[in-house]
Amino acid sequence: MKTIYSKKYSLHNSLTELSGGKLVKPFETSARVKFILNEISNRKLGPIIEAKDQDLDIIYKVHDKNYVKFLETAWDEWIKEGFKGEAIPTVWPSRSMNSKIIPNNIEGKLGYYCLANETSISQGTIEGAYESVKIALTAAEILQNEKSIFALCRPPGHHASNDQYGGYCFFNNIAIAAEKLIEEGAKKIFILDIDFHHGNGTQEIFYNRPDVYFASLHGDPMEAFPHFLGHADEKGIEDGEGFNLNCPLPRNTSYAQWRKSLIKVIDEVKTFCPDFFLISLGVDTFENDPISFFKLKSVDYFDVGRIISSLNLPTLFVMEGGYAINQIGINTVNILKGFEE
Ligand code: 6XA
Ligand code: ZN
Repeated sequence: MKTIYSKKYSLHNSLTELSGGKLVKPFETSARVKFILNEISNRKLGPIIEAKDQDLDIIYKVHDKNYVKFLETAWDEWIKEGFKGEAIPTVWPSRSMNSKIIPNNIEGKLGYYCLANETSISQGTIEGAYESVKIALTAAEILQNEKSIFALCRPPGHHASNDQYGGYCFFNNIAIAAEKLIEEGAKKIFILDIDFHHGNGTQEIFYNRPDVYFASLHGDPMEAFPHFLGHADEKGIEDGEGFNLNCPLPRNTSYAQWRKSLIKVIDEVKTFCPDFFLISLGVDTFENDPISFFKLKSVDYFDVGRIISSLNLPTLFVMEGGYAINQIGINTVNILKGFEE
């Protein structure tokens, strides 16, 4: 299997994450990519290819124009305001306020466009986010002639909605890749999100659409980030009704339990019969992940890959989360190797 990456994977390099009331070093670091690349080379998964320049206007099929403009200028505006730390919002349009008017001031704009404030914006963030989109688009392009491909995106994307960033995500890479495949002629796409966290952004983007089915296995939002989306009764609206499937799972979910939900989703994929199968690949379901609470073991990921490949569909893997740095390469490559068995 080919891997698409960008040698500029360190461009987004924030030094701070607000976690447990402290500013800590972010869990989502560029070292994650380094570990995955090493494992791909050591275990000879296949060629590692640099992302190509792409027409990025396709981003506007997924994201609001003013949101993109905001991301492009946020860091400069923050610095101009005289702030010394990295850009983090402090105020939101809460239920008791007017959430329709977008302020001019950068603190106000951050609150408007941010959904979770663990994610700092700093020098290079927007450039890094564009690189990640390029990876997803290059992979989507190559997938037309391959059985499967791995887009080693960083920063991740599945929490980014039409006009909000957070959960380490800025542009929704997998949603943009889906739009590219549709532009090239695909009629039906199935997105399966196996990251520990619910892909709220991807769900929101396709919620009223019957051509992109979104399904997710994740920590129950009553207990886990992003807390405000990902419940089992969210099934899509309008033409999209019946094309959204959430499987929230409890604390300490074992592989055997998780696998049952996976099989349920796989049956949905068979019925839907998509042209392409897209996987939001997170390995923060791992038992030793520092910010999650499932109990999957490294060896289980082979089986995940095998089950995904049993559908025999053109498959695009897009990297999302996973923070157990010493095992991130092993777990990711186990899925991809399992797929290829
Ligand atoms: C912030 C948790 C962010 C989760 C990011 C992630 N406390 N998403 O891994 O898939
Ligand atoms: Zn995650």
